[in-house]
Amino acid sequence: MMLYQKSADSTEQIMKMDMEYEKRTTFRKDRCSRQTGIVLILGVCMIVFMTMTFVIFLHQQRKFSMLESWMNSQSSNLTSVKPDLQNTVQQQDVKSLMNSLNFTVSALTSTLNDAVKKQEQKQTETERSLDSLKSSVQSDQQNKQRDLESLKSSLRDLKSSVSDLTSSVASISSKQQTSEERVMNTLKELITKMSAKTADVPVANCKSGWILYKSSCFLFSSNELNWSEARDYCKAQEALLLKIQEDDEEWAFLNKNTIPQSYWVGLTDQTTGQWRWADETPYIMNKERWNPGQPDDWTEHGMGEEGEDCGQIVYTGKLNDNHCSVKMRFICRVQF
Ligand SMILES: *[C@@H]1O[C@H](CO)[C@@H](O)[C@H](O)[C@H]1NC(C)=O
Ligand SMILES: *[C@@H]1O[C@H](CO)[C@@H](O)[C@H](O)[C@H]1NC(C)=O
Ligand SMILES: *[C@@H]1O[C@H](CO)[C@@H](O)[C@H](O)[C@H]1NC(C)=O
Ligand SMILES: [Ca+2]
Ligand SMILES: [Ca+2]
Repeated sequence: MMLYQKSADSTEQIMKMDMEYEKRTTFRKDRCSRQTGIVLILGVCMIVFMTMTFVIFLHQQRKFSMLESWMNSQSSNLTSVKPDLQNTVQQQDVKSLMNSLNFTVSALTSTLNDAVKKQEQKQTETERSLDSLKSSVQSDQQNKQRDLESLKSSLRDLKSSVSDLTSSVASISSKQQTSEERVMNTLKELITKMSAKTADVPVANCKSGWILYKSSCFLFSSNELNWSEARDYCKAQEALLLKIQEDDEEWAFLNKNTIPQSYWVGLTDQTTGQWRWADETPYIMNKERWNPGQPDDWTEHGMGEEGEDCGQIVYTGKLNDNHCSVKMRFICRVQF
């Protein structure tokens, strides 16, 4: 019974041992097969890695040699076409700069299209007016008087065009400064053109009965007044009793219109004894313009105690002092 029990125990033990052994062997087998798998995977990885490295290496080498040859050809090209290349580069720089400029300008222009169009219309209008002005200026002397009228209206048109332009410019916001500057420059050009073209053209007509000479209107009166009346009459006409420049041409013009009549001019030495013009500016004596022996402040005229204090142009075309109360024709002048 004991033996049996023992043998039974040992059998149990043997079975246990068997199981344990089996367990261990399966465990070892497991470990063994896992290790083999890892080694295999590692090996495959290595092979793949090496192959890839090799391929990459080959690829890189080919690329490198291609790059080298390309660089060689490029550098040879570079040295051979260097000036051309520089030129091209500069041109390209300029082109790209221009393009960017163009882009900015066109962007601005498109926002301003309407305003700019309007301004350009007015500009062409103004230019047309300028052209007509020019042709007017060039036309005959005979037509001058008539042309002056059209010139005046052209000028008025120009002025209104310019003021319209100015207000248009003012209405442009600060965002559109580029265009504004352009318009302002155009305006300035126009204004300088205008003033250049109109500088030598008298812009005003003389009143009827008055004579235009250079930049003055002259009235050779047909009625007769004493000197102070004549002076006041001219003043009332917004003119001045004649003040004469030391100018031979002007004297020739005056004599053409006075001889053989006598006319008061704006000269007097009354109250001060010094000869001066009707506008109180001093007169510089030039005896060549006076009749011989004049001014003589003659007192034998029987018109009072005082001598002769007022200047006249006499029938000889020269100056004389006469008594201021004498009534005679006179000359007024407006200068502009
Ligand atoms: C070198 O320049 C020539 C002409 O100047 C051109 O045809 C050729 O393509 C260039 N070579 C390279 C590699 O750019
Ligand atoms: C400027 O740009 C416009 C379009 O934005 C294009 O039509 C035009 O040809 C360009 N001009 C120049 C000189 O590049
Ligand atoms: C000029 O005439 C006015 C009006 O007849 C007279 O009052 C004045 O005294 C005269 N002047 C001279 C200087 O005679
Ligand atoms: Ca005198
Ligand atoms: Ca005299």
